[in-house]
Amino acid sequence: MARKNDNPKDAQLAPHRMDKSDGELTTDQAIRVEDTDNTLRVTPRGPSLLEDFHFREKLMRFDHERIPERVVHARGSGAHGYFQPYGDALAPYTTARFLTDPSAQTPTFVRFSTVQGSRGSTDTPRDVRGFATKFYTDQGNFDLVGNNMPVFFIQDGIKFPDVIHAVKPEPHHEMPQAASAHDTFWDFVSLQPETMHHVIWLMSDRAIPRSYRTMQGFGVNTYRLVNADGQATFVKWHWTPVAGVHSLVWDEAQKISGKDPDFNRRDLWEAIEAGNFPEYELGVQLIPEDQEFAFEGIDLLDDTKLIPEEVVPVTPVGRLVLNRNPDNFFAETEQVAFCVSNLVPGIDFSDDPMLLARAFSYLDTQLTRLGGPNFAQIPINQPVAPVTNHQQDGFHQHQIPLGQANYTPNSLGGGCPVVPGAAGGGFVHYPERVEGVKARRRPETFADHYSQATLFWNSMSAWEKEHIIAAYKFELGKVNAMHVRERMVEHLNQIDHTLAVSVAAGIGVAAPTETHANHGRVSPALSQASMPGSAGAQGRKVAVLVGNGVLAESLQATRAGLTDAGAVVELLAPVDGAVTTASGELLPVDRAMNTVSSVLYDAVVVADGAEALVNDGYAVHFVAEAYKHCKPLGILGTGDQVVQAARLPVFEPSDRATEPASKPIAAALDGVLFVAPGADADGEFIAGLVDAIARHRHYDRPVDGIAA
Ligand code: HDE
Repeated sequence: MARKNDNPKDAQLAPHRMDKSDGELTTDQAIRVEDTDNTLRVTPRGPSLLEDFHFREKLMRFDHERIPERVVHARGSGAHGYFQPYGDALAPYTTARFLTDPSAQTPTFVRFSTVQGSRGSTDTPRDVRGFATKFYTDQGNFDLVGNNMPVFFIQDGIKFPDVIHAVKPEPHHEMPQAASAHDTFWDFVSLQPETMHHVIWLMSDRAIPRSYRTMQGFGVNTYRLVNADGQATFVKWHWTPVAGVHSLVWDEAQKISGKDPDFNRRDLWEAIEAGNFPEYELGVQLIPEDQEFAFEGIDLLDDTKLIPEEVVPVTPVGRLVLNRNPDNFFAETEQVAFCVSNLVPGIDFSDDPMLLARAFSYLDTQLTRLGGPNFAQIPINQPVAPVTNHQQDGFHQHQIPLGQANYTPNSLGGGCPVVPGAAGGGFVHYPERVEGVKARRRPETFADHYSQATLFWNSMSAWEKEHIIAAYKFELGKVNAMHVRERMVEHLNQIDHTLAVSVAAGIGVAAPTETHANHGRVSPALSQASMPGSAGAQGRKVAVLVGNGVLAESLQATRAGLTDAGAVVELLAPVDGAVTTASGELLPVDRAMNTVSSVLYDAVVVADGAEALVNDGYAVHFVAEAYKHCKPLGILGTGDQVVQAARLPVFEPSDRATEPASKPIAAALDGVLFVAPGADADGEFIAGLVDAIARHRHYDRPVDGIAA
């Protein structure tokens, strides 16, 4: 982890840290406490006494520990870090120094989140993920409050309460938690076709990221960059993770919800503690103002549309590194307040109606959530740039403003604080010329709701399409109202006929007979399959299954090779403690297998000599499940007996030896690597395993028939 206080934000937080390591227990008034285990009472068995101020304070403080959770994005995890631009490529476009001065390392705080569930809900539902970044720049705070999908459900902020009410647990019985698979969500979206593009993203693997370290982020809304001459350029923001873009599979995500509901939070925390700092590249799509109408079928103000990267490329401009975990969840991650109207000079709004609705909503909701108007004084929210103004009073005022004059203009305070004006770096709103008639009406250019959903569908690989079909079937299969299922199939038919027919077949709805023409366009950049994998196994988790009788040598070589590649390797055995190797030595293990599960790992290795595991149902299931979830498997020597016990297809040694491998066998063995019994786990094997881990999953495997 990064050293504390090594950037201006950390230093600013320092005086607020309470070090309890060598303190004495006191009340909030600093009165030393005699006894905190017994209330003051009439002894031996009489009533408690009201004068026990320590008891009353302790309980009062406890009674008021909770604040309202966020109305959306309640479940989140945060991390400190920094942002640094690569160079001054954006200097012609913006006066925002943190984007253009390559020597500037700007402190940041990022909060990742799910949307639907409440604060204590699971990390791995099918859901959108928030990716909110606060940049503590020397020109003030800039908040980029994005999601991991580049589009949104709706086109107008006035529909936000509707879509959120519909997706949240239903009001009469407050179910389901952290899930969109229920009637009200699908009732709403099937009546609101503008949601169709975002919903197909939600049905894709993007909605179940493997890790916050392996998901993209998008500003979604169109912003403006403004340069020193006052010229504006439209901008779309993109975050790309250095660790590759990877997802879970749905069966796995559901199981993780039970095995480790903190899966993504833990992953982020442990990666940072281990020095595997999550890193993201910031990229921008720049659109000159005079090109605003150049993109057929895409209105830049409609956030249900994206601009394909093939049309406007993403220019990388800098990197974000998350290198320090928060000291305290509540003080930092819970109390951080992001707001899209936190803009610095050089960045401005467009007329995107969603963005402007957000500019109101975030500030508004924080008044309730953080108990009044002074929440910018909470340490995590304080800018590192100086704050001087006449704002005063209100709940939780922490500052002591000096002087007599609390208004502008004044002479009694020497005219201070002076208004810097434009010449002094004051924020100048972009002087956009606007005219029109007031009306509650959507632009006609917002009317197409299907073309980009079709574009997304067309751009998917075969396995991504399968996952999307399965997701629609799962979600709609949970919807009780048949007419809602039917309505959705009609919408899917507008996106793609094959998609509609495939989904209909799984949910008891008649396949649509009418075929709508598919425009056939693709945007390869939308597919996870076409994205580069991770550079290696850095920060990925590998389970190594061992039992008594294990051959230590090939195991140690594998373990060392994976550790050298940056993987986190854990030895799992039927019981905790140690196993006895074939040569009679004790080999310490990291965990008992029954305290974890294959779904918590990226890859599984079965050790040579681990025959003892053949009769261990947990171990056999572990391997079968990892295979079913298309994970890399490294099978050392007689470890293959465990694999055979799992009754996986084509694991007969004779099949493995088939040269050249037939297509089905090759697919079934994709990402499965063997070391012959008694042989060494050599460099080629390790390199192959690392490569298989970097590729993440091996989705071409036929896994439907596997019971796990
Ligand atoms: Fe938000 N959103 N949102 N949203 N949003 C909030 O603000 C809202 C939208 C996003 O980690 C709330 O402080 C409206 C798009 C993230 O603290 C609230 C509309 C995008 C977070 C709010 C949108 C987002 C929020 C709840 C429609 C992606 C979590 C708590 C106009 C670009 C930030 C809070 C964190 C949080 C309103 C649409 C992302 C209620 C009205 C589009 C990542 O103010």
